[in-house]
Amino acid sequence: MITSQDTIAAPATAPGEGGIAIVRVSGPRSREALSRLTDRRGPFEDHRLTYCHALDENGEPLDECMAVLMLAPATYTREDVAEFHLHGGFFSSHRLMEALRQMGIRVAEAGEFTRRAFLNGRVDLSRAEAVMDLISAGSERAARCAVRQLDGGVSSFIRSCEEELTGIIAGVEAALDYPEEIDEEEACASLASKTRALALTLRSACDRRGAYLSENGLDTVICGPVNAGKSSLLNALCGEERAIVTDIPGTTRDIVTASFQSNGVRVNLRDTAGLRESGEVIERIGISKARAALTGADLCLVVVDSTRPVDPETEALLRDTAGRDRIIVLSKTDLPGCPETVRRFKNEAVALSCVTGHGMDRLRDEISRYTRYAGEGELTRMRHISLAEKAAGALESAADLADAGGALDLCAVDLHEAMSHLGSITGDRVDEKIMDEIFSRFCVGK
Ligand SMILES: Nc1nc2c(ncn2[C@@H]2O[C@H](COP(=O)(O)OP(=O)(O)O)[C@@H](O)[C@H]2O)c(=O)[nH]1
Ligand SMILES: [Mg+2]
Repeated sequence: MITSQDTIAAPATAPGEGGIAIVRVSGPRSREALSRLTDRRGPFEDHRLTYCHALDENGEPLDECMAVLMLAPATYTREDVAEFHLHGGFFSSHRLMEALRQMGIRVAEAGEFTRRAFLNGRVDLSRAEAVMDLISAGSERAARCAVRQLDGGVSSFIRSCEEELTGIIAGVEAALDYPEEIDEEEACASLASKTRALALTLRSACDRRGAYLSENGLDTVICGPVNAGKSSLLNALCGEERAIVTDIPGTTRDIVTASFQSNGVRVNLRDTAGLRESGEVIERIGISKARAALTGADLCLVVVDSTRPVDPETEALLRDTAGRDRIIVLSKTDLPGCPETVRRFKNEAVALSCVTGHGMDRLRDEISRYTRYAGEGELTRMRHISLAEKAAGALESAADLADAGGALDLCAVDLHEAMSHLGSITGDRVDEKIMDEIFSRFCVGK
């Protein structure tokens, strides 16, 4: 479909130094953009990369260029598309964007190319979202989920659920339209069992933990008393000198963040100020930030200094984190330990030394227990999961009504509600507001 929309342009490659920078144009004036802003005399062949020079609005050459005209509908947006492949760096693409603007071609909004692809029917909403997920994937797992979604895994799963639901709705409507021909009790029984089965299919496809881990990662806070070796541990885990390490108690005040991958999931580490009574203003703020970070964490690494007796702050911390996902780390095992402390935590804690590296693999293994999860459900995106759960809820309510024997018209209302939730996943039924929200999270140029 070629739309009559205006023509948009944006750099499609990340800004900065690089081999090439691509400026993409989409819309009815794409061909004109190429003929005005390149020195090629003849026409551009469809889908063929051609060597030429890009020109500015005055016809002055601004860079060498490989340019391509891609005619609708075999393009990303299903509109005519032009691309200018310039040298990387800021200036060429910036100058060309200015020349396009002078022609009256406007800068694309965030996600606008993909939005057009969606509106022109080239991709459904879940695939459009997958494009964004792939671009912004922060972990291998997130990228894998995105590719699966891009391949249409989510769409085909939801479509099959929609088909099943259409069948169920048709059955209910037949019973409503021809009450004398269809036995209501039978209709209700079959409705209840079918809708419950479908609700179950949807619920078991929802991989909430997987979605959370791939979208957010595992928030892990390193906490403990001052000088226990928390910052050293952060550095050792991420393999970089991120946090300042000294033997001065109270060195870390701001929260220092770093990350590493575990089972393809990003572990978001936060190193915090050591917990102690302190008179110093900045350190006190750091300590209260540490407590707040602890509250929201998915996993706590409680660092206990093996060379010292356990102080009251550590006791309190151990109490506060009991029953949560936590790993106790007994630090500095290369030094002579305090016998009491070592004896107490010998079995419960992961003993390690950041100096020798001893025990680090065991800690990584322990952390990886929290980044592994059983489910590899079809739905791994929070937006899809909450819609699928709403649909399942509506189906269960229809099943309850049917079980209670009757009110088929009310069941039908629930079933249609379920259908509309499913439709919001693929974008068959989605309003402008949701679309704005989804596409505004894209980068400009995609
Ligand atoms: N020998 C030894 N010293 C360590 C180890 N971990 C940390 N330290 C030392 O303990 C002091 C405090 O470490 P730091 O990581 O800043 O502790 P934090 O206050 O808990 O962040 C520094 O002098 C570190 O060099 C360790 O595993 N072995
Ligand atoms: Mg520190």
